[in-house]
Amino acid sequence: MKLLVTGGAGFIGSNFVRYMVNKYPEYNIVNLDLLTYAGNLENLKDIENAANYKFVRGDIADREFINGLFQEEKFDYVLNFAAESHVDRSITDPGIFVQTNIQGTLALLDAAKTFGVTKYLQVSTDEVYGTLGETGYFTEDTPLAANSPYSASKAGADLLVRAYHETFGLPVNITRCSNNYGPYHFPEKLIPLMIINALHDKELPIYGDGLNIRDWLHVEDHCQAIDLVLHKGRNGEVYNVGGNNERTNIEIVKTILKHLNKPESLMKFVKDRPGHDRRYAIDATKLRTELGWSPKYNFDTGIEQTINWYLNNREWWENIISGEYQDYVKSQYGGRLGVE
Ligand code: NAD
Ligand code: TDX
Repeated sequence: MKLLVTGGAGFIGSNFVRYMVNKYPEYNIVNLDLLTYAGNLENLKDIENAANYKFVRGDIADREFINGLFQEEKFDYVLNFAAESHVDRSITDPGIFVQTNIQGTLALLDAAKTFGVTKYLQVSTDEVYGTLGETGYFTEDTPLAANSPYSASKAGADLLVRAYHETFGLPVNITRCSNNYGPYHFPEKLIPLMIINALHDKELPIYGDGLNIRDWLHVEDHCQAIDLVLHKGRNGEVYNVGGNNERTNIEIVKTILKHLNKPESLMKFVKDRPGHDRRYAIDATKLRTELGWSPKYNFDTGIEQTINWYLNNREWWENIISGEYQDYVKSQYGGRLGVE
């Protein structure tokens, strides 16, 4: 069985590659990643020499390259994690989000159709559903109502995946997960940014009133859900993924400060994110009942493990912050580095 995992050098992709390489020694896993600012091969140092793993650098939106790779490798499964993933960046530079998230997905779908795959799995997000008020949950039937250029590009990609199933009969699944946390989370995102700033006694920028709610899930629980959907998901179906862990941003930041024994005076309320979604909350009943998924982590132990990981892996994030990793990519690979 041969798997293509795109974006496998990013946060969730690298956790997924490690999970699959260890769980399925009989599978061959090809990790295709452009190594933009967010891709980091250090995330996979421990498994880089595994017999069932191979890394290829390339752009999912480069059709010639993608077709050549599919022809050569004859993939059974394609899992698309590759994306521009940061909402704030999509507000300042939407174009690259359309390029990677929509054009890239389209190039992969065309190759999957041309070369015939057993399953194409699109890793999507709950943000495609827009925002919730104080009550209610996103189900798979909630209409798409994306509010940021990032979520609009992810929603556009989801519709293409659906269309390739309806029009061409491509065997597909889409997963829509809530906010992930855990090891290797890039330090521009809320949780790692707050941990690292707090360790430096720097201000912690909280957008707006800090009462926006996210539904946090440990990245390993997301990986397990994707594994289940890949093997057992019904063709053409969407599966929501989430662990019923709603927290306001202020609660998250206070938890981090408490663990690090730092004062709450480091919190600084700053200008709100434009179009800032108020609340996300996932109903994952379909995944739980149909595929038997249940998360392993509870938030209290998961966040403690994650904070300890950042404390024990300072070199990993210090290299990113100092730009040493990007210098390494330039010297090893040259070429386009994506948004920097
Ligand atoms: P990330 O930004 O950490 O990683 C993205 C990876 O994709 C990087 O390794 C990057 O180098 C690679 N990439 C970017 N453009 C590429 C291109 N054109 N060709 C090949 N590779 C390219 O993102 P993440 O947080 O790991 O998210 C992974 C996926 O999961 C995304 O599709 C995202 O929309 C989705 N998702 C993320 C979350 C979350 O909380 N982080 C939640 C739900 C869904
Ligand atoms: O400095 C900050 N201050 C702050 O208050 C940052 C970076 C964020 N925030 C707020 C904005 C959000 O309400 O924290 C919350 C979480 O922000 P992010 O970490 O940027 O995540 P979010 O915008 O919710 O999107 C994430 O979850 C869904 C991922 O980045 C997406 O890729 C995924 O689809």
